[in-house]
Amino acid sequence: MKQNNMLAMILAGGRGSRLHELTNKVAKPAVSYGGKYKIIDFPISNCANSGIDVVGVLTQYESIQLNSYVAAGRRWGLDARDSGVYVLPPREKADVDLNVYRGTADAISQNIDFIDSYSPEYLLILSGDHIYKMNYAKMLAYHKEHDADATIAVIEVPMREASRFGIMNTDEEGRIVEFQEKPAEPKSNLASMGIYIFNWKLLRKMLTADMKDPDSSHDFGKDIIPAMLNDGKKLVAYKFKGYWKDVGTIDSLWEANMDLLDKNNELDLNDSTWKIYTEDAVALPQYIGPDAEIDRAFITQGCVIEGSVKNSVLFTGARVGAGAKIIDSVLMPGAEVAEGAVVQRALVADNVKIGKEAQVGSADSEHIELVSKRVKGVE
Ligand code: ADQ
Ligand code: ADP
Repeated sequence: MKQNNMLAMILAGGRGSRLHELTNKVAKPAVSYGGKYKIIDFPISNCANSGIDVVGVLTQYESIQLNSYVAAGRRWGLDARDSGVYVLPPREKADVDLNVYRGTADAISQNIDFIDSYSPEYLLILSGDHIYKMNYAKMLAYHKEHDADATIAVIEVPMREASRFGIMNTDEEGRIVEFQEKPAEPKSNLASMGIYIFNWKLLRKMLTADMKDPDSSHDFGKDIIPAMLNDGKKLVAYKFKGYWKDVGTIDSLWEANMDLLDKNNELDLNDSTWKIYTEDAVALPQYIGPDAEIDRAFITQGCVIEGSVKNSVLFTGARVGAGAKIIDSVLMPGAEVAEGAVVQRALVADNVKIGKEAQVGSADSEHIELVSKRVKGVE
């Protein structure tokens, strides 16, 4: 490890059940986003840009694709000697009769040996399913300045959403005086982003104790953070300002894609000082046919457009036939919409085919329609 003596662990093991069929075969962090990215590109690129060169990715489900995608960190320039991105599957433990992590803290506990092998001074814990740009080196500087035992990145969220998060109160110096995981009646709107820096020696001790506690759910928000506060440890809040999205549902994944079409959107992916690295698809340039109409859209490599596309994001290799209409929608990699079909307020999953003249989604539905199976059209 170089520079900052901090190792990063990305929690990538959530089932992602609210993304339904999108996460049947791939883990949530490997879900596609923004035309050419995968969600995991964000935390790993943030690590690379922050000078963190050893990253462990903790998985639980469907990690094969994620594993081959991460490929030791080549895409992010993290595959040099002494560095790398390592996908860590759940271990089978002799004394635990299941081979899945119990909670987020347990996932880290099961990999204590991996972490110890680098003897880091600090451990950064991240979530694999957030879209944002953040300089963790600045957060570490803040952690050191405050001589903290742990630092939690926080963001202000709308009060009505506060009960979905870990919510805290701080004193004038930013020290956390109260923390509640997903409270029914939140006392503030200062939310944990699930991004933590811990002094490794202390966390190691806390985890070892937590593993032996039969009443613990082995979760950072529910168990470890409250236990640290109880012990009088110094926990500080690091305020983040900027774009941050937890893409847990089809609606939020759709919205995060649509955000990119907004010229004033806060998540600037054109930022040369903070590049988000991703796979470079081997595909032809996009082809726009003679009768195509495109208005406010992302069109990616390998797309073939013969019909009309409005306010939509088209991922690598998506196809739109003549006379077809794509409105307010997201077409994931390889999705095909045949002649005359209409797709509106929908998210069409990878490689799904929509037949001729078919109608999918509607202008006035409250939720975004997920299309994950072939839709038959006029034969
Ligand atoms: P949640 O978002 O509900 O709350 P949680 O279910 O604990 O998060 O998962 C955090 C991350 O870890 C997710 O990326 C998930 O995929 C992954 N994960 C979950 N269980 C795992 C396991 N056993 N092994 C590996 N990975 C696992 C957390 C905090 C809140 C905070 C929000 C912010 O607990 O306090 O407000 O994140 O999103
Ligand atoms: P969602 O809430 O959409 O299912 P998350 O990724 O936020 O997605 O996961 C929620 C929590 O449920 C995570 O802690 C995840 O690990 C856990 N979980 C879901 N399914 C299982 C399962 N079959 N076994 C163990 N944990 C699971």
